[in-house]
Amino acid sequence: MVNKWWHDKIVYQIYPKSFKDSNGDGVGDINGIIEKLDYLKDLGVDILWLTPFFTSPMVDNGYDVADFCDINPLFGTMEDMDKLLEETKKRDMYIMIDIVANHTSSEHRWFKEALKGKDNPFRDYYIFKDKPCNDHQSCFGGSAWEYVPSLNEYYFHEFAIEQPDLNWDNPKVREEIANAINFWMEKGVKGIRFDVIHHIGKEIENDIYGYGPKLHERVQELYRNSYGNYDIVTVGEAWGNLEQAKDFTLPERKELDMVFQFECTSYTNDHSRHGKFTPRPIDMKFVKDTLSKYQYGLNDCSWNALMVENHDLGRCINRFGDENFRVESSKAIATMNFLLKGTPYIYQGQEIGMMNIKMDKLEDYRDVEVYGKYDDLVKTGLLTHEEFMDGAYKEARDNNRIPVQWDDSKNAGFTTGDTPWIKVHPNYVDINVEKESKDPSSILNFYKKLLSLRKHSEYSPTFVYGKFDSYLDDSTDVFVYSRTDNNYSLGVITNMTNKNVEVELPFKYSKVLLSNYKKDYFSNKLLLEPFESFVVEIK
Ligand code: TEU
Repeated sequence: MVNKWWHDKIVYQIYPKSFKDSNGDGVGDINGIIEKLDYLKDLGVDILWLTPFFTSPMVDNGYDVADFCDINPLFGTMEDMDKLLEETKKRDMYIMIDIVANHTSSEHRWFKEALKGKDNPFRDYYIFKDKPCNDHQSCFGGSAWEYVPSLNEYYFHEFAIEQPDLNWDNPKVREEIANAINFWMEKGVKGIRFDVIHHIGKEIENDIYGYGPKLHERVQELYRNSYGNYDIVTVGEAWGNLEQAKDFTLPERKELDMVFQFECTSYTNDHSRHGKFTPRPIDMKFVKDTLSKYQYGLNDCSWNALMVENHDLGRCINRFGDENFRVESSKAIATMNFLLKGTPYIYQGQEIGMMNIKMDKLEDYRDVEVYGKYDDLVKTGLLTHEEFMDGAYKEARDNNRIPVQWDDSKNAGFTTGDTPWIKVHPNYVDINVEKESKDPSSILNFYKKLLSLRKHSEYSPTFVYGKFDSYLDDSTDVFVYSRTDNNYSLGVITNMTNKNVEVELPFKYSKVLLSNYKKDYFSNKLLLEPFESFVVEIK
């Protein structure tokens, strides 16, 4: 594989609404991001993935785009965005944008035109039918078909009612999206995350939503007509399996550089009950096997995206770790994931070990999905209110959308205003950036060490390009792997459980490079503490 400029880079995901508010209106904004660039540089991240900041009525917090080439006034102006691009460049950092190609907002000019009449040219930008083709359910609850009385027709929406799906059969739509991408490429954006990209080949008449027959030719066309002409990095949000990941990312296909792998994070979705709002406990053996499967499957032919948290998932401590071992498990999860081969993605607040929030009442939630699913599950009697609230505590997307905890001042230093748009976690007094930056043993300082080991040490090339091998594959408790090149062989050992585990390592080592406990590691039979994780140079 050809080496790329981004292979050794770390991505940090920013959800602008919750990151930092610079003007006291209770909503994060672009100037808030600029304020924190030095913090991010010091943390050791390079590429900032911003979730959509385009004009939007914010029904789905920006994933309902009303103008792909303008800035939501809630977040600032185009001048602010230009300044952010300039300030990141000064610091050798890069911006990755989030392109929502599957749908727009119902407030987009195209959709408003489409509603004007059956012969309006924009009608064919969307998917209108005389009657619903099927009883497909929207991802956020309820039917995926919405009736428009003035047209006496229905339109299709995979997500909220206010997010009509674009008609990718229409060449005009494909051209418009390519043009929007080119607009941002010319501004110097260096990366794109593609939202639900596996949906753009859908064939509704045949009940095919993800991975339709025309999917890949469409991505290839987009590549040729837009981002393929620029030296950028791309990642797809594509819910699928290893083979489907290959179809997107083999370099000769000229589609995407990598896709997120959701098999681990969605393990807790219990489909034998009601999906994510009735979660089941995680199985860490499954997680380890899946991570290894993607390492062996993609490492020689393409590239992995290493992600345990994003704006749609709960916190990784709650999913893979243990609140009672917050510090240990958070460090262990990071070590185990971010030293694999691929690009690490850190979600805002993950680096200080932020946790899921227990909301007192339904009304504390802001997410459209929570309300759609409440109607589907509680109002129909499938779940009690309490059962639903318990599921939401574990899985609601708002867990990761509460404000970043900057310090112990009012509202965690997120806003100087009285009322943030969503609740602040009450634990902010103890868990915040300021406090952790002063504590040498904090999660934050561990992240810095981990990223610096990966990026700025003699071992960096081995961590970036070294071969992956796993050991003790039958163990349900420990994940042991090595990364090897001509210069070094490095071992990563992690106890994935909250109990003591004895392990006999299959290799000897000469140096310990990083660990989340302080102890003597020079014995081959080790008794690992809960969530103990360490990195060694193998002899
Ligand atoms: O998410 C798509 C998606 O299918 C899920 O991540 C979804 O949020 C989850 O399964 C609901 O249970 C993307 C974005 O990441 C998400 O924030 C948007 O809401 C969604 O697309 C629509 O644009």
